Amino acid sequence: KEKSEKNRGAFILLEGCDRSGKTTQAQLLLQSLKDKGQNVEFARFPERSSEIGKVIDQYLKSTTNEKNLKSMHLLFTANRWELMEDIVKKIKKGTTYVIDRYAYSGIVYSMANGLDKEWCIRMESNLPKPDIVLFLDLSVEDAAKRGEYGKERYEKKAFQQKVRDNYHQLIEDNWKVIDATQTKEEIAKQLLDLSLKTIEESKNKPIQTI
Ligand code: FDM
Repeated sequence: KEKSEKNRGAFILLEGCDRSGKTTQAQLLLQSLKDKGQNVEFARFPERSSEIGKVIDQYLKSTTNEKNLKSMHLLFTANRWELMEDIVKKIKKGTTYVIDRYAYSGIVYSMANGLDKEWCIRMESNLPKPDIVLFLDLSVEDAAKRGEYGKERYEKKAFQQKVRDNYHQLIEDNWKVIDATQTKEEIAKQLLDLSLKTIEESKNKPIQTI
């Protein structure tokens, strides 16, 4: 077991509010890491294609009041477990993963729905922990300037404000707060530098858990 964890890949996570540029940056990062010769793959949560993912997709697209917020939270968590087993196997064999949203999205969005912070955190416990969290931070005013929010459940200004405040409560040592008002190129460079450093530093360390 020890041997297979030598020279493992890194688990690089991007988090941020809607319209923070996360998805664009994840794609840029993936390409630049490939250009540097890194063995890298991409995943995102929620992964809407699985059976659980389809339920999540319907939930996000509907705007009717949801009473079973805790069970919804657990579906998002289950969606992580169903993919992470394979992802961790690949990381241990040397593949780096760039992941768009994860447990922290789960926590901050459910908290914004009124669920208890400690409960939300507990439900994510034992999932693999990212080696670095690249948090693209931007005020809700600046995010709204980027054009209309989409039509999904959570894409509203007041809700996004709560989400941003909640993210700020979760920042830990392995988080980097990136000023998302910078140019696309400036952000991309920072993310690439931090990722390459993380890949180097994680190589011979065990994967932690949340
Ligand atoms: N979301 C995402 C949650 O509420 N819980 C979760 O665990 C995760 C991973 O789903 F509004 C929310 C966050 C966002 C939506 O949108 C997913 P994108 O555009 O596919 O990231």
